[in-house]
Parts: sequence; structure tokens; C-alpha cells
Amino acid sequence: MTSEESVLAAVPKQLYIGGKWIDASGGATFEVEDPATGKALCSVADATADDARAALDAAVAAQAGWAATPPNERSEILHRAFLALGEQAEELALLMTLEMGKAVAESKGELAYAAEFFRWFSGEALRLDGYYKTTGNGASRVLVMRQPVGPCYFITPWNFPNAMGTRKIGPAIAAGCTMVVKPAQQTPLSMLALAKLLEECGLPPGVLNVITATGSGAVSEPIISDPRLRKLSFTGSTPVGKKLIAQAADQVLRVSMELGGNAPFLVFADADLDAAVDGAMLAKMRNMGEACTSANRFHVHESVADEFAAKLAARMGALTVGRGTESGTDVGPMIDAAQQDKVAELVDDAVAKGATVVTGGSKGDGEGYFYAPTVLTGVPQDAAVLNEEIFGPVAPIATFSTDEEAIAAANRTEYGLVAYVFTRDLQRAFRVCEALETGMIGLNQGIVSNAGAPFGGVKQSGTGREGGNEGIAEYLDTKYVAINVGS
Ligand code: TXE
Repeated sequence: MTSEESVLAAVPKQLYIGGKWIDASGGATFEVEDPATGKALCSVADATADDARAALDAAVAAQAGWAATPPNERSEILHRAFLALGEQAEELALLMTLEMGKAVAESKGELAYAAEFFRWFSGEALRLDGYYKTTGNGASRVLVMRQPVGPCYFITPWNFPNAMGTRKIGPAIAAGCTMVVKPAQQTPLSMLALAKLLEECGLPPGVLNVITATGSGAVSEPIISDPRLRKLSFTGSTPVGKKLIAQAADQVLRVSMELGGNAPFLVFADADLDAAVDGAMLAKMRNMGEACTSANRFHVHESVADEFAAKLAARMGALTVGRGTESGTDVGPMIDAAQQDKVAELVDDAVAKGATVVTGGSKGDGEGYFYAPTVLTGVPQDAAVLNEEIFGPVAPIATFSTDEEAIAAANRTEYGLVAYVFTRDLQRAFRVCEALETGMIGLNQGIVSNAGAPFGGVKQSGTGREGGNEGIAEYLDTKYVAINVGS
């Protein structure tokens, strides 16, 4: 029986340190809110800096044993966790919807995506290959080995509370790294449930440690400044990412940063317009627009812009906004009041500068942090909505007349995570893909996320890649031995 009460009751509310579930050392807790109602769901432990140190101690203590654990055992744990995520999808999806807001069907979609990282890295654990080669002359040989980087610290965001965890935890387990994870304060429950699942799948004590906290800086600083930490991986906002990179510099810590985006969605005159609208719905409305890959702004050729806007507005205006737990809901609430306010301010600013609201344009009336799916046309370049990450269900549309103009507009941002390109002209497609300053491109495709692909950005969208053939490299150090084999 999957009920809201039973899934909330089943999730541990304590810190997970060294294989034990424990209260915060200060005994403090904090409330987790349902963004659809603004009401408290339950309370979880609020870790202190001492708890953070204890979590790192546990990760450090477990590191040598974990690195020595045969890769096929690590692979097997990941495979079990992949299967368990599938078996527990109903309960975990409901839990995620309660704390994050998205419709249950979307939560299930996230869990399927999250599980794929465990499956992918279950395979990668078996391929941590080094090599041996003859180089130079005579008796000289080189043996290259790849070893786990060591204890890691992961800070994850609230928008994909499970997948942003598995994307880091999966490769760390595969490579033989131990870790401390701090989920976002808005969505700690999914991570606690994931820790319980991994414990049940046989992950040894200390390999994964989870601290939940409201004082994210206060618990992170002692971990990041500890010389025993070897890697920091963060998914979150660019301003916080910059702060963390500065902190990490002191230890010359390896960092992976998956930060904000400002994805352009380019529709050329020759595009299949219906396919472009389908793609736009996925790229814009997945996760209520609260995704770093979310199409942030639409640049549409002037000859098809009116038709595209009308079609997109019809589809967006027909979406059902509501509680994620209710069947029929397409669009849940924003994560919190701050996010709802940010979206409203960006729309109001665009309207004040001359944009037209084709559909939406307002907050919900009742409880919860809802915002109506919104299409804006005639958006001037100086509107903040084209230049800042919206993280909400708002589609601002601007027009262009030449390919050069489209490319220049797309690249006019400090971000460089993803872009979407809709065209049926093969040569234009490749020309534009080459010219875009992003780490990922959806070509006639509204979704790019895939555990088998190297997710990540350029410019201020971050550094490092998660998933794909590249993903495991973030967790391995390369060492070589120069050998003289004699004559
Ligand atoms: O992000 P924060 P917020 C973007 C998006 C959103 C905006 C603000 O535009 O509107 O950021 O969201 C932890 N030391 N993205 O405020 O603060 C925090 O506890 C250590 C894009 O939620 O960056 C959480 O775990 N940790 C992004 C995580 O950082 C700190 C996903 C993210 O929160 C910290 C989320 C500190 N000083 C927001 N301050 C993406 N790339 O998808 C905060 N945190």
C-alpha cells in the first residue's frame, strides 16, 4: 500500500554516518515542506559542523578497504541498486513528489533516469583499465594505472533530488571512492531513502555518508578545508559554485561543477514546426522548467515565429497545474516561495519592457508555490528573462533573421550548458552545432539527458562531465610507473 503517510514514515530522518543512523549532535531538526501546500511534511536532523567532520572521518576510515574491494563486488552492488530503484519506484516517486512538487509521473521518469546511472557505472566498474606500453627506446616501459581519487564530497540540488545523487554516487562507487553527500535542504528525504536503499543493497558502512542540514555553508566548509578530502562535486547555482571553487583552491581539490544554464532554443525557418513545438514542450516544461537543461529562451526565425508562438501557447495553456500527487497534473508547484517570486519578477520585468503575455503570466491564487505556464512574445534583448536562468515554466520568444544573428544571440551569455537546434537542413545543423558555445546540444530533440552521455557545460555552466565514457574519469587518478626492464 503506497500512501503519503507510509512513505513518509518509512524514510529515515537521521544522519547516515559510518553505517549508522544518528541524530544531529546538537539534537536539532528542521522541517521539510510540501511546496504544493507550504505545510510541513516531517522533520529531519539538522547537522552541525561536528557532524560534518564525523561524516568525513567515516568516509576516510572506509576509503582503503573500499578501494581494495574487487571491482566486480562494487559493480554487483550498483546492479542491485539499479534493480532496487525500479522495484521501489512507486514509493520513491511519491516521496519525491511530496518534497519537490513535480507530478508523480515525472518523479517516476526521474527515478528511471537516476537508476540508469547505477546501471551504467555498474558496467564502468569492470573497465577501470590501465595500460602498459613500450616507449622511448631500449629497456624503457610505462605502466599506467588508474586509482580511486579518494574521499569525495557531493552537494546536490533540489530539482532532481534522486538523479543528481546517483550521477555522482554511481561513478564514485564504481571507482572505489568513499563519499559524504549533502542534499539540498528543500529535498533531503529522497537522498535519505537512497542511502537506505544502498545500505540494503550491501554498500559497506562508511562508503556513503549523508548529512542533512540547513546551514549548508557551515557544514561544507570544514569538509572542503580538510586535506583528507580529495574531490568536490557540486550541482547548483553558479554563484555558490564560484564560492566553492574558491574554497577548494586552498587544497587544490579536484572539482566538478554542474552549474546554471541559459539554454537557447533555436528554431530555423526550415524546421518541422510541430516537431519543434514537441521538443519545446519537453525542453521547457520538463520538471516545471526547474532544470539546468531547461530551454530558457526561444530564438525563432521571423518567418515562423508567430505560428510557433501560437502553437506553443496552445499547448502550454492546456497544461493542468496542480498538486503533483493528483492524477492529471502536468505542472506542479515551484520549489519554494523564493523561486516562485523569482519567476514572477522575471515575467513582470519583461512585460514592463514591452513583452506580450500570450498565455499565463501569474502566480496561482491559493496555497502552494504555483506559477502558470507562460509564453511571452516580443521580448526585448535587455529583458532579464533572456539573460538570467528562469528555472520556471516561462517561455520567452525573440526573433532572428539570419543564421549569424541566431548564433550570436545563442552565444550571448556567460552560460554554456546546452542548446537546442531545430532545422531540417543538414549542413546548417552541423554549422550551427559547431558554432554554439555549449557542452551539449539537442538537435531536433528536446531532451539531452542520458546516463551514457557526458553531461556538462562550458563557460560559467561548469567544469567536468557526469555520465558517459568520460564520467568515470572524474573519480580516478592516473599514475604511471616508468620501468627499466633491462636487456
Ligand atoms: O541554489 P543553491 P538555489 C540555479 C537556479 C535556481 C538558483 C537558486 O537558477 O533558481 O540556482 O537555487 C547548497 N556552501 N540552480 O538557491 O543555493 C544548497 O544547500 C555549500 C541550478 O537552490 O546553489 C544545495 O544543496 N553548499 C542548479 C545546493 O547548494 C551550499 C540546481 C544548491 O543550492 C552553499 C539548483 C554554500 N555556501 C539551482 N549555499 C542546476 N545546475 O541544475 C548553498 N549550498
